[in-house]
Amino acid sequence: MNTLEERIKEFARKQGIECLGIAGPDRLKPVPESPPSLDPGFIMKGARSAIVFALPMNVPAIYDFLSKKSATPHNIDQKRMVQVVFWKATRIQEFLEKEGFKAHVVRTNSDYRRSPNPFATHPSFSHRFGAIAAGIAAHGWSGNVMTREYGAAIYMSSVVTDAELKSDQPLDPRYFIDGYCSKCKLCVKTCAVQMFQEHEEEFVLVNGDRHPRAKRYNINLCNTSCFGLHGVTWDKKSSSWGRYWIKDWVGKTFKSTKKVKVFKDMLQQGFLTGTSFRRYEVIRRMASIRWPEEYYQSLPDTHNLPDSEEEQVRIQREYSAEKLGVRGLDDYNVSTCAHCALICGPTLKETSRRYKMLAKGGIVVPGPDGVMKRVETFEEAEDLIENGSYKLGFIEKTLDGILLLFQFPWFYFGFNPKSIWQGFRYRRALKKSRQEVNLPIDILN
Ligand code: B12
Ligand code: SF4
Ligand code: SF4
Repeated sequence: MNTLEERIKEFARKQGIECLGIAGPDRLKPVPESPPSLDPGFIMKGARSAIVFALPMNVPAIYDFLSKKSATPHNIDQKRMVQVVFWKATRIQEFLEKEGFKAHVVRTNSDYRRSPNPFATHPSFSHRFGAIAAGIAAHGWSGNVMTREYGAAIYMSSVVTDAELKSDQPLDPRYFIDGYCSKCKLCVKTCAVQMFQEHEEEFVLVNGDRHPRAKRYNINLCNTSCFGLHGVTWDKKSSSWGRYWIKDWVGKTFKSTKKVKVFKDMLQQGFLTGTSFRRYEVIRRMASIRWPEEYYQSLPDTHNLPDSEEEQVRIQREYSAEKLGVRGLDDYNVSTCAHCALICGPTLKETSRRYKMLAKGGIVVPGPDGVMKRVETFEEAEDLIENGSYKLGFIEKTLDGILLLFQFPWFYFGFNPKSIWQGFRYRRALKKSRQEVNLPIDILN
């Protein structure tokens, strides 16, 4: 008779999952040896183990995205796949329940713990830390986790259970950092806002081990850029698919920028766009709610996408409006960056190929009709941004701004004494561990 671990893996393989690992109680050590978001008990009382898996992002869609051909195939892929992993995890949950255990799926994304700072974005359970614990991944330089099979361009999901499972062998914490990243560092060049450093390293504690990654300047730089609020790169040579620019950030690096200023600029720009509330609602609803399976099945997979861009745009608009219930946006390509993850393939050759596509891709900005337009030079882009005739209506803009005021506090504000206490203990342990190796402790998200 196969063991339960083998049966889970066999079941997952039949679901098309090749990259899956198991973390038992010995690999889910509590705070302060691990961050609070590796506590499976936050998802389900009595949970002892976690099953974590990754599926690949569609590679041709990544090529279109990076080369600035189109952002739509990757955005459709993302809307579809965040539900696919949700449902595959649900099937694993049901499998465990049939075996007589309790189990619970972790939402794919945007499921944050309530916190006095509603922008803290501490996940209920971190798929990244889970993937490290379950042995399928280790940190890449960018802070994304990498898998041997697909690099960092992955969608992840996890299931927690009260079964006491036997852990899979973990990867060495420096597996990718020493084996790949030390010869690469291309992700650093892809980040419009230089969220993380090229040379300096920091680490986090997972199961008492030091897991290295690039030292971050400030995670809110990514929150701003990844959410499309600032698209042009600091060297003015390329851009993400973000529709907006923060004037004061253009042509600057952020090495010495004060955290308060970044935070203020991020919030201010969020209000000024007039679309932020609705764009975040698309992001929140597409990945934190498990919709009926027919919903994602109504989206074509990337092999069956219609050739016409207009048709692709229509499919995405209808999905967002009719299924997710967010209407009135001109652009449903809410995933505007992710460059650091998208370029990171399973081999250095593939990563370098993707990086070249991005480097040659140029700059995109909204054209006079609101549709993103590729231009050759920074000057052309600046002209379109400054003098673009495409403007939102006053009422639409104001209403979006008012709703935005309540959005994060409504979903994420609150006091969770256990999380606060765990966070305090973990930070103290991390500070001590960083001091032991003379690392500064200023960047503790
Ligand atoms: C929050 C979040 C974000 C935030 C913040 C990211 C971050 N902090 O690293 C933003 C919006 C910026 C973001 C960006 C991206 N994300 Co994101 N994101 C998440 C989310 C919800 C949690 C990330 C996480 O694990 N944070 C915790 C850790 C890793 O952050 P940390 O800074 O190291 O945390 C420290 C402290 O906060 C403290 N701590 C940790 N937990 C807690 C809890 C409490 C209560 C306290 C007090 C402290 C504390 O300890 C940590 C170590 O010191 C996950 C989904 C999920 N539920 O796992 C997706 C996820 C990690 N994102 C993903 C992706 C793809 C991206 C992007 C590429 C953009 C995109 N289009 O999706 C970029 C990559 C940016 C980068 N270089 O890291 C993928 C993973 C990809 C990968 N290969 O790793 C995930 C897993 C989504 C998924 N289901 O597939 N993301
Ligand atoms: S892009 Fe290169 S440096 Fe960055 S995480 Fe991937 S392999 Fe490492
Ligand atoms: S997702 Fe984009 S903005 Fe965020 S760290 Fe990666 S490259 Fe930078």
